Amino acid sequence: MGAYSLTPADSESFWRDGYFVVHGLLCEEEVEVLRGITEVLLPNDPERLERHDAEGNLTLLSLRNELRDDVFSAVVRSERMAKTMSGLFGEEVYHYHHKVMVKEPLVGGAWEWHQDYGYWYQNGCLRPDMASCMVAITHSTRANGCLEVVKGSHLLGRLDHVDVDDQVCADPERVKETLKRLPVEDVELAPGDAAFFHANTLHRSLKNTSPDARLTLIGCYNTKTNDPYKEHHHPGYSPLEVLPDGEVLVRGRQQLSEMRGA
Ligand SMILES: O=C(O)CCC(=O)C(=O)O
Repeated sequence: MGAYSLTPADSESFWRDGYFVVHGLLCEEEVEVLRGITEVLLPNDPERLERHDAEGNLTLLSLRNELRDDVFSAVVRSERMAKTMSGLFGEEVYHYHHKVMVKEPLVGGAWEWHQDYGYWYQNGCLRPDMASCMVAITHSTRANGCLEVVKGSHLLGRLDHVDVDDQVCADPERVKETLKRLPVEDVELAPGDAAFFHANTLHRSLKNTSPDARLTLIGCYNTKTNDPYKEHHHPGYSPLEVLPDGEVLVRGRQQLSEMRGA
């Protein structure tokens, strides 16, 4: 079982750089189970969404606004992810949504530069006290389109965002000027590694040019006192029932055996 609890050094990185990486947030067996389930379920997910990047390349995601009894929900409800989030903000957090991101070999499209709060601001969240955790289900490398972050960009505040094809991206002029002053970091992850990042951290990922799929799970959280003032497609506050870390394997193994028996 993977285990982690927030350290002062990681909290400091989060507030200084806008992100930090935890190696081995999920253990090998958890990743194997997650990958097995993802590869069977996602190609046939009726709720799967498709997004095109600026060059028309397709990237896929399965997004859930509600928690279920499956392994994906068990990961985002696990102590090591959910308690880390509440530790970062020093208050209760709730599940805002989670999504499995699929970049298919050779064709999986890019995500343009954006801040998540560029989207979430529009949803009635007054403060950017929100964050995400991306956990790698496969290797996530420069070649298959890993996450890239602009270090320290969460301190810029929220940038304006504009529509580009199916995506919403940060004001290109501001991004250009920002990139002259702040460094871009590739967040390469081995399976089971995770990146926690602030909702105002500018990030993107490039097209998958490799023969390997890139699969990740992203859990997104909002703070309780930042409950949106209006209804929208992501949920308002409801208490998050945090699960012991061991539940990831319990639920994952159960789901896998149900799928195989089906
Ligand atoms: O999957 C990725 O590479 C990036 C996804 C992303 O930027 C997002 O969901 O906000």
